[in-house]
Amino acid sequence: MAATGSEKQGATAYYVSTPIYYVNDAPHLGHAYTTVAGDVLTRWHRQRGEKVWYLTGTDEHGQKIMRTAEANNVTPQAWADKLVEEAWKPLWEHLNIANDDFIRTTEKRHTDRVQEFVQDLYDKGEIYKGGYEGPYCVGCEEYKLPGDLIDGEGEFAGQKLCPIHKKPVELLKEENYFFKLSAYGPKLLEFYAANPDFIQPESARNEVVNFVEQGLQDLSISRSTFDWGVPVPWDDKHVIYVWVDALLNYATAVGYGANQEKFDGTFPANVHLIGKDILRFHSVIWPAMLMAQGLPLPGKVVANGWLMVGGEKMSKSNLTGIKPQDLTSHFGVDAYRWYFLRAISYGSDGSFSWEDFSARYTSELANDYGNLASRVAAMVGKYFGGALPQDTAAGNAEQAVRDGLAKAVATADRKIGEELDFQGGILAVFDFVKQVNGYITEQEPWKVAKDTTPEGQARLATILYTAAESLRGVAVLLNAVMPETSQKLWESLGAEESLGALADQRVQDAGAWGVLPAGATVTKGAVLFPRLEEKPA
Ligand code: ME8
Repeated sequence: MAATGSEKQGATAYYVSTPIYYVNDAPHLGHAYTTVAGDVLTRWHRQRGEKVWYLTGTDEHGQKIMRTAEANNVTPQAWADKLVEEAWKPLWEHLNIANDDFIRTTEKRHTDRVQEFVQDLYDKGEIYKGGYEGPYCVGCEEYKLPGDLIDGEGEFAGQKLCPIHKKPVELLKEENYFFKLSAYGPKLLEFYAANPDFIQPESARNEVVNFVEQGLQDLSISRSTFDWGVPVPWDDKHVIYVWVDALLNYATAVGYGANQEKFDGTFPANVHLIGKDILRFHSVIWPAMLMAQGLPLPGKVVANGWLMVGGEKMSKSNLTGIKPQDLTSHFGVDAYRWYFLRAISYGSDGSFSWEDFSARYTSELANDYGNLASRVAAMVGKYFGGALPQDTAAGNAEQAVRDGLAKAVATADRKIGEELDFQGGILAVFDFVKQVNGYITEQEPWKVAKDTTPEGQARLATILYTAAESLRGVAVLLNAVMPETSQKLWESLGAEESLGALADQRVQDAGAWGVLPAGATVTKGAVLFPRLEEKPA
C-alpha cells in the first residue's frame, strides 16, 4: 500500500486541513473552534522550522446551499460569493488564521479535477448505475439508515427525524451512480488495525470500526433531481454528490491532476481536523475513494467534540449561535484563541459560558501571566534602568526554574505538536508561569533590592534575569496560541532587537537557558490583558 500521511518524508509539507464549511450561513463558534485548533497546530509546526501547508475553504454545492439561495432570491453562486467574501474570509483574517490556501468548491481548479477523478473511477469499473430509495437529511447532505433516525415530537410528531439536525428527513428515490464502497470494508478494517492512531479520539475510532464491521453499502455518488453541483462527466443529467465533490478538495487544492510536484510535496494530509458529525465521511468514504485510485491515505483524522451553549450544540439552525466577534470584541482575539483550547479537552464536548471565560481570563491570563510580565519589566526598569542584568549568582532556586522551563517545552511540544492535546500543552506552559510567579514571591526581589552590597545586587540581578529569561521562553511557547500577545512580550523583553523575529525562534529550543543577552533593553510595554469591561447586555 502507498505511504500514509504519517510516513511522509522530510521534504514534504506538514499538511493540515479543516473541513470546508457550508456557506449556507455565516461562521459561528463551532467552525472557529476547529479552524483555530488547526491554526495553532500549524503555527506550532512552522515554529519548529518545518514546512507546513494549512488549508481551509468552503463547500458550496448541493441542495442545502441551493435552497438557502432560493429562499433569498439569489443564485447559489451569488449567495456563496457573498458569504465567502463578507463572512468567512473576514472572520479567519480577524482571528489571525494563517492558512496557506482557501479552496472554494465552485472554483474551476477544483471542479475540473473532480470530474477527472470521478471519470477515472468510472473507467476503472468502480462506479455503476443503480437505484436507491431512502430517507435523506438535507442538513447532513446524507442518506440515513432507518436505524439512525429518531422519532419526532411536538410539531414533528409522527415523523422520523435526523438525530443531528432534529428535523424531518425526506424520502428520496433516485436512479443514480454508485461507488462500490462495500468492497472496501475489509481493506479499511485492515488499514485501521495497522494504523491505530488513524482515527482520534479513541471513542471515534471505536465508532467507525463498529460501523465498518457491520458491512458497508455502496455509495450513491450522483444526484439528478437538482443541478447545483459538478456535472457527472459522462452523463450531464446528473451532478456529483456534494460529499464526493467536497472531500476531493483535500486533493485538488494541493495540485491533484494539475501540479504533480506540489501534489507530491504535500499530499496526503498529515491531519484532517473535523468535528465528530463528519467522521464517517473522512474515515470511511474518503480513504476508500483514495484506495480506489491507488492514492496514499491521510495520517490522521482527528474529531473535535461539540461546543455547547446552554446545554445545546452550537449550530447555525439553533439560536445559541453567538458570533465569534461578540466574544473577541470583549475579550480580545488572543484570549479567544486561547480560551476554547484551554478550557475544553480536545475531542470532548465542552460548554461555553461568559462566566467561565471571564473567570479564566482574569485569573490565568491577566493575573498569572499578564502581571508576571509587567512586574518583571517594571523591576528591571526600576532597579537596573531597563538594561537586563546578568545572572551571576544562580543557585538551586534558579536551577529549579530552568528545569521547569525545559520541562514545559518538552511537554508542550509533545502535547500540542504531536498529540493535539492543546489543553495539556497550554497547561504545561501556564504551570510554568505559576512556578515563576512562586519563585518571585519566594525570592522577594523588592527586599533583596535594599541590600546594596555587591552580593545583594548580584542576587537581585540573578532573580530578575531568571524571571525575564523565563518569560522569553513563555513568549516562544505561546506564540502559536496568542501571537499578538507573544509579540508584545517579545518586544518588551528587548528580544526583537537582540534575538531577531519571534517567528524564527525554534519552539523545540525554547528551553535552552541564557538566550536573552544581558544588556537587552527591557521596557514596560502595553498591558497584555487589560481589565475586562462590563459584560455587554
Ligand atoms: O459539514 N462544535 O460543513 P459544516 C464543534 N461542508 N465544532 C463544530 C460545531 C460545534 N458546535 N459546529 C460546527 C460540513 N463545527 C461540510 C464539511 S469537509 C470535506 C465538508 C465544526 O459547515 C466541526 O469541525 O456543517 C464540524 O465538523 C464542521 O464545523 C461542520 O461544518
